[in-house]
Amino acid sequence: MEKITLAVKGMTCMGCVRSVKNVLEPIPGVGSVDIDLGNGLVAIAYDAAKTGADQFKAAIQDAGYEVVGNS
Ligand SMILES: [Cu+2]
Repeated sequence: MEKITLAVKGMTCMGCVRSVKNVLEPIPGVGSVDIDLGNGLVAIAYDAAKTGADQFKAAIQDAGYEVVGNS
């Protein structure tokens, strides 16, 4: 599994955490999603053969949040 951490702006409560999880977890190849609400970080473990950062960013943005960086 590959790991990526995205910096996401706009998450303010556990509802936001749930919304972001709900759009990421169904993506084929995603193994786990861990969200640090206080720091606005979304850590995703995934199978790089099936999915990747572009797809995660698009899903998060479609859900109404802004991806401002990744590491
Ligand atoms: Cu919220």
